[in-house]
Amino acid sequence: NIAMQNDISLIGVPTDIGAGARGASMGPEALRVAGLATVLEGQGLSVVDRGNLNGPANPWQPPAEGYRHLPEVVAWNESLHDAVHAELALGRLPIVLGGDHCLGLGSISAVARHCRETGKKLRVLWLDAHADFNTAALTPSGNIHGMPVALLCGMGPPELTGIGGTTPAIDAGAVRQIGIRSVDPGEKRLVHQAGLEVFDMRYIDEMGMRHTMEQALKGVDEQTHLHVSFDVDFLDPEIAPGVGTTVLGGPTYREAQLCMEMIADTGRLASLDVMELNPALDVRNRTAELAVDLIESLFGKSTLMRKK
Ligand code: Z70
Ligand code: MN
Ligand code: MN
Ligand code: MN
Repeated sequence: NIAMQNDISLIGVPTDIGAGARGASMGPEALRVAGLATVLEGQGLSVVDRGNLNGPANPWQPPAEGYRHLPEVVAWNESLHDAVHAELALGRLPIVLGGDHCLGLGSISAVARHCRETGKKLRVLWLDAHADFNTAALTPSGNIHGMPVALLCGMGPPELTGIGGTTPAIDAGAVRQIGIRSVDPGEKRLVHQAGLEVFDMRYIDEMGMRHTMEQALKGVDEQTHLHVSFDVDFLDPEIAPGVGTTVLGGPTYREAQLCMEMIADTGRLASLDVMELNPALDVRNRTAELAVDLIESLFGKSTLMRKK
């Protein structure tokens, strides 16, 4: 991983403003308690913890015109956009400690803007049980954590789709979704219509994680900025109970490790989100510790020295 940036910045974003359950706001601290910084330092990386961003409290309101907490979601994502963009401009690798997955909007819009400014080619790996491709018209819940991919692709209200100054922030063709197993009926049609490249659980079952990752990483080269948006509910709930929305039948521990190791092998990882960890629903911080263990592999930990 000669190419990978060695200087890491942790950005805590303590909110559950876009979620359907309270508690993801405690995610950043749980990841710190599980030893994230120490583990990364053990991989030879230099880590600075920027602490937590500030933003509005969660008023726990019903949807208004299809969205729950729209102004609060805008505030948190504008603040995160600026924080992530600033780290990238310094040549550092930002790790966003969520927080719920509505924050993928602020994080990835900043990464996309950095790519436009530096002529890099963006590839987003979206590791999730859910496609997060709903709109106000399609959403069954109004929860904006079910919408960030559609928002990034320009579908949604201008106060969200315009964060970062360019709409759409990204092209749907930059995204590869992995681990998907829960998509709402209207959302399913939109995923198809947009031509999103989705490696769902059936694909992983039939083809295996190795082939899946080879396909998802195809075309990644020295010009690529690789962003990983890791929703912890990607993992099977048997091993990762500490999330707001568990969905049966996710990747096993071994499959998840291989997924992370194959991303590490590209040497192109340049930014990361760790989202939807919910300590209120966890068992003795086990899910946070698992997330940290997997992040260690994502940053290059392997059992033995490996041939190139
Ligand atoms: C559903 C919705 C979702 C995460 C749940 C659920 C979306 N599709 N995303 N948990 N991370 O309400 O839009
Ligand atoms: Mn850069
Ligand atoms: Mn998600
Ligand atoms: Mn999810």
